[in-house]
Amino acid sequence: MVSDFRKKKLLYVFKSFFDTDGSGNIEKDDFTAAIERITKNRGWSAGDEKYKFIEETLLKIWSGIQEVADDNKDGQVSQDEWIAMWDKFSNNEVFEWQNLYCKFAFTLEDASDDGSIDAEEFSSVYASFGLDKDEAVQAFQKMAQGKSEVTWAEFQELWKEYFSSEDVAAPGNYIFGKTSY
Ligand SMILES: [Ca+2]
Ligand SMILES: [Ca+2]
Ligand SMILES: [Ca+2]
Repeated sequence: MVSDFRKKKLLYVFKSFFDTDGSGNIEKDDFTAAIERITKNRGWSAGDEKYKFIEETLLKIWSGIQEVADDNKDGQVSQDEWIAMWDKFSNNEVFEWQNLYCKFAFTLEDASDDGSIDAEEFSSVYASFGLDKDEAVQAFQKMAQGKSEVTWAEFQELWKEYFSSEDVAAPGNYIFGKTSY
């Protein structure tokens, strides 16, 4: 059973970052739209190395999600299928796409490419996804617990916490730029 608290966290990520077109399901079109949005925001055009990286990674993430979460094989991942997959994650069944997505999020946020993310890098990415930038800065401060930067090693721990922790005070709860659920 997934608690209401964890369900809220999982559905927040589902709605804000995966179901890009708001159709109620995750499908390939959402990823096509996300590739457009991210590359446009950064000013990367088709043919650029970075554009290729975003495109390849997101399409790989989509195939991974589809493979492990689309139980009824209808080409879409519903909210229930999404929650069931993350329930396996919290029971230590980690899928390749999840590691890929974690790395992708970190890479996207670490705009300076120095191996750690700061409040400005973090909040800029969430602002580009339509979130409140000030809230994202606050979320970063809670997540970083007073430090000015979060390293890749720390990020991975916070990430795991987000998807599996029942603790409402866990710093990992803030890793997606939101301060409350
Ligand atoms: Ca959708
Ligand atoms: Ca399905
Ligand atoms: Ca950085």
